[in-house]
Amino acid sequence: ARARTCAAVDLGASSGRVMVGRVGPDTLELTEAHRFPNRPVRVPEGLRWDILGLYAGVLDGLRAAGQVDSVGIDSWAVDHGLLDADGALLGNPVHYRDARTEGIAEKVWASVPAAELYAATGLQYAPFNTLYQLTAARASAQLTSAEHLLLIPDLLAYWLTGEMGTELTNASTTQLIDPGTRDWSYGLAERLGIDLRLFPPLRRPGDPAGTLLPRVLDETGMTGPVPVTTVGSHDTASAVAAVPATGERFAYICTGTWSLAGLELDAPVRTEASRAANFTNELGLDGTVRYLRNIMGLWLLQECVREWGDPDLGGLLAAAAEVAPLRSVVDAGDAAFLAPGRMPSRIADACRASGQPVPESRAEITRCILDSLALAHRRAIERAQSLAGHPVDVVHVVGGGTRNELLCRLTADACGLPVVAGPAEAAALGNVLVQARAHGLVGDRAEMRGLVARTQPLRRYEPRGDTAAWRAAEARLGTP
Ligand code: LFR
Repeated sequence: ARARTCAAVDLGASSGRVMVGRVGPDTLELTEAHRFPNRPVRVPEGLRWDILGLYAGVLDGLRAAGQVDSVGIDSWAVDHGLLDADGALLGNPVHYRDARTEGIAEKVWASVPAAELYAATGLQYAPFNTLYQLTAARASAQLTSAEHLLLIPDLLAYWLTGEMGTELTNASTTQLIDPGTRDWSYGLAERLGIDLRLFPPLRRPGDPAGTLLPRVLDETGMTGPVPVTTVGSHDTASAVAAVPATGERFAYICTGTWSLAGLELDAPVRTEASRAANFTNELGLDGTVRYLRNIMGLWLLQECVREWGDPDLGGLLAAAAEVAPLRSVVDAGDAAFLAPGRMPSRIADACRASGQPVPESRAEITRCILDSLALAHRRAIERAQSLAGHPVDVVHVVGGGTRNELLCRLTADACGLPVVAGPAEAAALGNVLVQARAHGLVGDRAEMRGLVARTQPLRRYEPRGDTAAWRAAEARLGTP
């Protein structure tokens, strides 16, 4: 088969990009066509995504990409647009960090206890799960007049093709899917008064998702037909698809605004112990389960850097590397860090509250964050192995955090396992590979991963020292 080009639209919480992948039996080359900021906007009613700005970025990116053989779209999860009966968007999609879900989970649990929710959906508790967002919006004018609900990548695909669908890996983050049947959890939705008819029919990675509309072809300078191909439209599903693992004894950490740390499994783990440890069972490619924990990730640092007026990151990390290790740590899994703003003082407060030295300089705060992330990585990977009975020999770190050497090194040390770091653009690569597979250019998942391993630069970090200091730091936090 000849090499083909696939455009991957990949939207993260702080930036979006359109990447062009050239794929053949022994080729996997990724180039950036266009990158644009994703700046959430605060309006009087709350925090919103600038979805039209993002769509404009997608169109610019497709134009810059030139003629391609296929297009795929992935983004962050849980968020969505509501459309009226004419298919018009009813408002700016609400940001998952918006405060509207405060106190909502408790209301939901009053009618469906948390343990039952977990048994039905296998999903972690996070205040922003679509289930809670829809409950928060129940009486809103928008939701009452909505005819369709489209998750963010599905909304963009609709604008590009005129066709509606609900992609399964992303749908699994709504908390309305049963990861065992890989279908909607009808009984649960009914008990909670959520109308599943809002969601267009499910489609799976590899399914066709229409072709670019004539107007879109015009605007992007392409000649049709150009198919849009369903990928793992949840960015984390796409990133896990591109983890360059050989064999099955691996853990992964998808790093970026979030750190998503866990395992790829064949079946969900829905035990009470798993619920108590707040592990989630999201769906991946080919019926796999992404068994993982959400960790605040580099969001903690991004928010500090924003508050500090954007100092040079390289200098900050170099200074942090010189600070004494593990002086104070915070629980990087704590939802208390979810909202934006005042991050340096919130971190200082958390250190004070747990009786640890309060980090003062920027270097100390940065070190505290990176130590805390590495510690959270360690805890998640250790717990995942024991809860799932699935031991690992290696940790694959993918995503933007692979550019942060200190974070990779500390993660290897904390886990006591070798870390293989790369690729940085894992989500875009996974997106491209699923399109390529749908068009017959690569084989199964193992082959996709082999191709990544052979073609992408990876860096290995061996663990240093023993993990005693990390275990001691872990004891200071005292949480599961
Ligand atoms: C990462 C991610 C996570 C999801 C969070 C919110 O970009 O998709 O997997 O929990 O964003 O959607």
